Formats: sequence, C-alpha cells, structure tokens
Amino acid sequence: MINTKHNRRCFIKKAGMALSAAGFYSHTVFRSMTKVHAGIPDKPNFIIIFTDDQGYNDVGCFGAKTIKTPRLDQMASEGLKLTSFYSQPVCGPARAALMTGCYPPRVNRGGWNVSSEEITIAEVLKYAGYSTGCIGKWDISGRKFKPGMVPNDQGFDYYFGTLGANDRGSVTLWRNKEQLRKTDDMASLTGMYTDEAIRFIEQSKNKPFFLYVAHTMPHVKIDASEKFRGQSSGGLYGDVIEEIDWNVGRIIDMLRAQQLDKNTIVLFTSDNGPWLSKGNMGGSALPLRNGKGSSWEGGFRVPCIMWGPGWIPAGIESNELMATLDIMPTFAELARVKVPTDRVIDGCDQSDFITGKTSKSTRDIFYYYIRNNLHAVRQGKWKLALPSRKEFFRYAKDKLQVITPELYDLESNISEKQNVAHKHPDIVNQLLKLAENARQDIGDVGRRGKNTRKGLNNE
Ligand SMILES: [Ca+2]
Repeated sequence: MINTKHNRRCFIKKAGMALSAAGFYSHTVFRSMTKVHAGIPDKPNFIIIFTDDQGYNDVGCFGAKTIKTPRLDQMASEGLKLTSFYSQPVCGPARAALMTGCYPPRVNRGGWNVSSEEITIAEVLKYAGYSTGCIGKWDISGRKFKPGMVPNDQGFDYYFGTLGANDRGSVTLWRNKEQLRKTDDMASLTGMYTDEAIRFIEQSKNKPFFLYVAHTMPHVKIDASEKFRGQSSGGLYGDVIEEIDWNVGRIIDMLRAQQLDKNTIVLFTSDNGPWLSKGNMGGSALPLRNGKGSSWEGGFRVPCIMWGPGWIPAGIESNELMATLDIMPTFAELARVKVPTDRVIDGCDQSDFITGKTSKSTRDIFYYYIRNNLHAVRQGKWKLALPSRKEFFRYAKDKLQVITPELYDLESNISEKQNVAHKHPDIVNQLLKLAENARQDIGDVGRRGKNTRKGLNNE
C-alpha cells in the first residue's frame, strides 16, 4: 500500500484556493507576527543560487571526487542537504517552474516563456514587502527582450544579467531594461554576478530581500577565471565549479560580516542535470542514470543545500521529496503571505520541513514531463517509467523508448537499472492511475489538460 498522506495534505491546501484573481492581493491573510527567535525579525531574507547544468555528483558532499567544494560542503554541514530534490530537465522549464511554482506544461508548452499573466515568486514576495533582485541568466522571455516578460516586469525591482543562454560563447548583458554590452568572456561571469549580488544585498539589507542569483556557469561554453584555471583535479569543468563554490562563500561571508546570517535563508541548487554529450566540458550525475534533457533521474534530480542558521537546523540530510515547484509556496509561508489563490499551483508548502518542525516533506508525488509529454511518475520510493514516449529533448543522450511500464525502487536502486514491474503489479496500477490524473489535469501529447492556463495550445 502506498502512503499518500503527505500528498493529500498538499492537495487539501491547493483545493482551498478559491478566491478570484482580483481578490488575490486584497484577500491576502497574514499570520500572526510571532518571532521565531528572540531578536530575529519574523521574515527571513531569501537567496536562491541557481547554477546551470551542474550535475547531482558535482558537489563534494554529493560525491564529487575530483572537484572540491568546501563552502557548499560547509553550508550542508550547517544546514539541510536534500538528496531527492527535483528540478526540471532543461534550462527554460526549470526557471518557469521556479518562478511560477507550476509544472512547465501547465503554464507554457515550451517552458522558455513565462506569460506576464503568471504571478511569480518575486511578485508574491514583493507584495510581502521584500526588495527583489535577479542577477544572471533569465531564460524565460524567449531568450530576448519581451515587454511584460523580462525580470523587471515579473516582480524584480532590480535586474543584472543575460536574458538568454551562452551556447555560442557570448552573452548580452542587461541592467534592468537597458542593454549594456556583449561579452565573450565567459570566465568573468561567476565573479561579476557575485559582485552584483553582494551590491544588491548591501543596498537592500534594511528591509527583507529576495535575491535570485542564476549563474550562467557551468553551462557550455564554460570557462573559469585565471585564479581558478587549472586548479582543480576535474579539468576546466572542475575549475568552474570550484569558482562557483568560492563565490558562494563570498556571499555567506558577507552575510556573516553584516550580521544577516541569522535572518537569511540561502538555497543552493541546479536547474537540471549535467550536459553529458559535452564530454569533459559537462558534469556528472552519478550514480543517477543519464543527465540533462532526460526523464531518468540524472535529468531531473539535482543537488540541493539549504542554509540559514536562524531558520534551518544544522547537519540534516534528508531523502524526502522536494522540488523547485515548492520554493514559491514555502518562501511565501515564511514571508507570511499567501500564494495566488485563483489558479492551480503545483508547489507544496515545505516550510515546516525545511525549518525542522517535522522530518516529513509535504510532497509524495512528482511528475516527469518532457515538454508536454508525461514520461514518468514517482510516488514515495517508487518510480514508474511510462511507455509511448513521443517528445525528447535533443540534449538527452538516451532517447530509448519504454515499451511497457517499468517500475524502479529508487531507495534500493537509485540508478534505475532493475525493472521490478513484474513483482509489484499493484504498485504499477497505482502509479498508472496517478499518471492518468496528471494527464487529465496537466495534459500529455495530443491531450489538453483541463487545468492548464487559458489560451495555451498545449497539445
Ligand atoms: Ca540548464
């Protein structure tokens, strides 16, 4: 029998969303302003550090052998390390999920565009009184300037970075809505973004702030600055990760120096798995199967560390499920503000879980969509790989068709090598039912989900 308790809890919260669009802000309910710790304001600052194509194995405390990440490892030992944290398989959809709290095909077929009609995490936190800053790779305005869809129109007070990717080895930098310059100096980006992040914190420290730092690295074309080049045992890719690690440390040091450490939550994760077809320019998801673009674990499951000495308990490692989808409702709860109530949000509030009030996550189910094609479903420790796969991302190395449903026990077989469907027909059936629920709700190839956003041609 599969335990659905936690998902029901999440669902009940979703079912309670019944207010009109116009009523979202006017009906916002603030919880009582109880202080969590004496002397600490009741709303934490939030920093999300989102790397690009960093694999599950590419952090020391997640198993990297040739790459040293002392600062991230220290954050994990002082905070929460999540080993079943799910993002999305590629850049744009990962950011769409983070910004909206929704599975990408619910809000947009491609995932590289988020409509101005969506209410982003930045808009939610801005309403709660936060200063909001976005530094780095945006990638959800069609990789160009689209009014209504750029960071400053999606809830961010301040933006510095690149609207698109760096595949061709160059990026165009923007500050707010002003185009600054083009650069092909990929080695400069990690330090430059961190300089900007530190400046934003310095300027915003007197009121709650939300800072989203989306690194362009280690997305190919990769490069590291002179100080880091040739320093790691993991080649240029290792140098790039070690430079990220060092710059994460600069942010932590700055928070400590400014006495903001007790009142700030820093969440570090990656947008998707490693770009395996780039060989030694890409990372590793081992022991997970496959990487970027794939619906096997290596595509979706990413390293995640949460640090915040005033809010997050130290030294916890958990295999409970959580997803980027959950960040918006979780941060909203901690900021004492509600998420939009006029639309379906897929994220679960994980505030009690990340702050150590419970060891159980509120998420028990995760759906693996490749574009609008449902590839797999996970519930608890079980993952069912579904047949009739039609959509694949070109990044994925393994585009194998699944002929009959394949069942994997991710606790005993994290690498998805042993299909045990024949031993557990009841679990296969249960997961097939969940897959059908997802198809009705969010859709699949040739099928419109009943709760996708209006106006979407999502078939
Ligand atoms: Ca990516």
